[in-house]
Amino acid sequence: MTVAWLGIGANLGDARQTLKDAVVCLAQQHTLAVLAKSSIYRTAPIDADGDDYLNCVVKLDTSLGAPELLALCQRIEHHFGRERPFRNAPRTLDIDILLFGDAVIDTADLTVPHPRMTARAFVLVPAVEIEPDLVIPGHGPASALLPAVADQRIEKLKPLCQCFGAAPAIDRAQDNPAPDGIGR
Ligand code: A4P
Ligand code: MG
Repeated sequence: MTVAWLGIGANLGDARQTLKDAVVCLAQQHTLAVLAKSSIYRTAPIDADGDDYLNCVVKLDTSLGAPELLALCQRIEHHFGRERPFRNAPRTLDIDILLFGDAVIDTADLTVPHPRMTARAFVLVPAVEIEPDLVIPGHGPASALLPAVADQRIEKLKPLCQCFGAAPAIDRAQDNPAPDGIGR
């Protein structure tokens, strides 16, 4: 099993829903287990035109090799209507492999660590949210790279789910008062 990190982004269609659905899709694969998912962030397009992106990062454990994980990411992108009219075109869904264990891969189809992840707030900020001590092979601690990307606009979205965060203390006795005469 290998711990891998994926960067997920979208800026076409209902990007927020697509990001959530893509994580559910990953979690349903029997070849991997999702270990952690960052918050969703609204981010300024970097080296790209178009609308703001929504981005998140997922940490997972997988029995797949790196090429098979890339193929899975591309199948999921395709399922969500990904088209590639030109480089860095707006997209319904992009899933990139950021890290694959401590592997350093440089083949025609796959470069890991992702070559541009160290210069991008939309990757570094969510990754450090999940794991403050994350180390990027060949680059050192991810948190040390944050000052250099501080000028890139990024905003954490509030979760829509009201169940998120610390649960309020439930006074079960008040919800369900004990009948008179019966001790609580
Ligand atoms: N490929 C090589 N290495 C990898 C890898 N580690 N993970 C190859 C995934 N794919 C990898 O990918 C093009 C080719 O890269 C694939 O055929 C694969 O074999 P793609 O998904 O068609 O295009 P891409 O991901 O847009 O390409 P690239 O070059 O990775 O783009 P970037 O650098 O990731 O930029 N701004 C914001 N705010 N948020 C974003 O998410 N994304 C981009 C894309 C630009 N600006 C952005 C965002
Ligand atoms: Mg991609």
